[in-house]
Amino acid sequence: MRTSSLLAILVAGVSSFTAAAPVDEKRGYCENTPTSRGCWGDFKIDDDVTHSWPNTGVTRRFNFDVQLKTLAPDGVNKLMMTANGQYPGPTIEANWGDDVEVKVCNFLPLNGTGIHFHGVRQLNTNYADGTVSQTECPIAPGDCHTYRWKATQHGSSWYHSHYSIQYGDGLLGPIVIHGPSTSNWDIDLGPLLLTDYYHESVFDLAQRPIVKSLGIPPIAVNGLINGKNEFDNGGKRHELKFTKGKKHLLRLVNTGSEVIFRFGIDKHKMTVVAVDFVPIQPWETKTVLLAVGQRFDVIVEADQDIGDYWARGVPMLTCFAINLMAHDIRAIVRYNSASTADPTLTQSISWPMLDTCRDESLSSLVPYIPHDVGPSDITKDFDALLLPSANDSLALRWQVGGPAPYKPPKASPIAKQLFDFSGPSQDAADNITADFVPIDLTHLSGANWVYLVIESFLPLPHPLHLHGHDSYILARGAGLFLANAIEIQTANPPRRDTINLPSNGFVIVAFQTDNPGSWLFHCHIEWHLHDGFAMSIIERPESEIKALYANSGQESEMRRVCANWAASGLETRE
Ligand SMILES: *[C@@H]1O[C@H](CO)[C@@H](O)[C@H](O)[C@H]1NC(C)=O
Ligand SMILES: *[C@@H]1O[C@H](CO)[C@@H](O)[C@H](O)[C@H]1NC(C)=O
Ligand SMILES: *[C@@H]1O[C@H](CO)[C@@H](O)[C@H](O)[C@H]1NC(C)=O
Ligand SMILES: [Cu+2]
Repeated sequence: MRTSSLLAILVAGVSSFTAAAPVDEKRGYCENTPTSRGCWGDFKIDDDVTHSWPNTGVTRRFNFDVQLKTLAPDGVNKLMMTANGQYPGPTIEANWGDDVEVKVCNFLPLNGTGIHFHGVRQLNTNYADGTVSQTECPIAPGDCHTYRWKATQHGSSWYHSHYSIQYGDGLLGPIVIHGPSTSNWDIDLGPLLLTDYYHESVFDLAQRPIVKSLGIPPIAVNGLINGKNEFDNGGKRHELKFTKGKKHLLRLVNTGSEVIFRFGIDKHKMTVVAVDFVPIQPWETKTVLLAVGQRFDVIVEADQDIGDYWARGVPMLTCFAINLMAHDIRAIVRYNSASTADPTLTQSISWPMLDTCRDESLSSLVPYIPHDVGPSDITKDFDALLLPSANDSLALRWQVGGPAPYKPPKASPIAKQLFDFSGPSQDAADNITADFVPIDLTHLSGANWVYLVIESFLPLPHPLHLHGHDSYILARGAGLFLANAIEIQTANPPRRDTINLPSNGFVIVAFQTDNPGSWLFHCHIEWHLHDGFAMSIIERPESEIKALYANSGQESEMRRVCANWAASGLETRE
């Protein structure tokens, strides 16, 4: 790995962003400027983040106190679960190649917690993935735990609680990793988080008979853009400041619980430069479609008349995610920040907001740095079924490729079970105690290719999120998966960390076993995850996984967090 000079960064709030710029010009580095956004000091956009990143030697430290706080994002009071009393939570901002350290203290009275850094690869740091019942026990009330990881990728994402359905009550925030781009821009406007929103606690909603028994998500009463919207004459919309003639970078993130959004700004086209954490060949479009967990970095040129324009997040209703504020989830783009007027354009003369549940077309998402996918070393085929569960035949639960929904034991996460197993080490993955069956890849000791085929026979899309990896989209389609009739694309297919399984259809994704650990692969509709739509992947021989935890002091830390959780007396299953 190469090293580079330290990159300077100005840490600012979400609304006023200053891009990081290399400071040391005398060594002839290529400086990241509005006309050279492909440059990054010693590095550049052509450097493949899979294999190379700067070693800045800088550690960015954050403290999150997880606490209840009454806030009113849309004018209606709600008791939320927050990081530091803020919603959205503070931005984790770093430069490509920095180390990130996040200390999380749990001040909630009745819930455990755990923070996951969505899309962050966590190369050789599985223990920092923050996934309750995979990589850690819940952090008990009164306890703290520190996550440490390296920003080997650059781009935009979010962090969120991975404890039960907790992030639906607010425990989430943006991640920005500054780095080079495949297209030039002038002003970084920072993250733009889109979400569906409930006025009641998601924990209360989960107890509603229709949600509890039928696995049907509750109806969202509103949607928010950067934690704001109007509701019943209350609340205030988020505002974005455009400078005429300049190109603005927007970091779009769907932080929702269920909804798929189509996002667009009236009269303004955008150029997409990154999909999740993967830089792509610049793609010009009027709108983009984001399922939960997905991100787009887009560049919007202020090339229209000076005025006020709507930025719209329109929920796609054909996917059965009902939202009562359908066409009213909006922010305002102002060329003149002194203006207070509402934009005048109506829905009918904005860009068409075609209602669909499919991901963007694969031909639009061409990775800037091509990777080809090798032949499969192992292929697994799963049906996603909503069925009465064995233990509770009155309730429908998601069961994916196994005899039971994913209902993990919180007090003995998979990583801990590998340590606790008393037989021969290489048998540990076979002896995991859980109702579901983990995908055991511990016999693959190199960087092998794994293909996963997931099919669904219900008219619902599922944003499938693989932890620890980008996954490659080899094929997808409607209807039955007929192995012989499907052509797969192995030459530079789109890759990203969250892929939408089409409703009534199938998707084939591939990943390489290059990151030891116990990783979750799950639907990011949090209601579906809560009802069991997840798989646990155990990657690389047990000895490698255990060595990562043991050598970093994280085995004893895991045991400490687990002991405090056990002592808390809170429930171990839901
Ligand atoms: C989390 O806390 C809420 C109350 O704030 C409670 O209703 C819920 O049962 C708790 N759930 C879990 C899984 O700890
Ligand atoms: C389901 O039932 C089995 C067998 O009775 C039991 O071992 C298991 O703990 C139950 N799982 C849950 C989630 O209650
Ligand atoms: C581990 O699993 C194997 C295969 O399922 C089984 O034969 C063996 O008895 C188990 N060992 C222990 C110690 O539980
Ligand atoms: Cu789902």
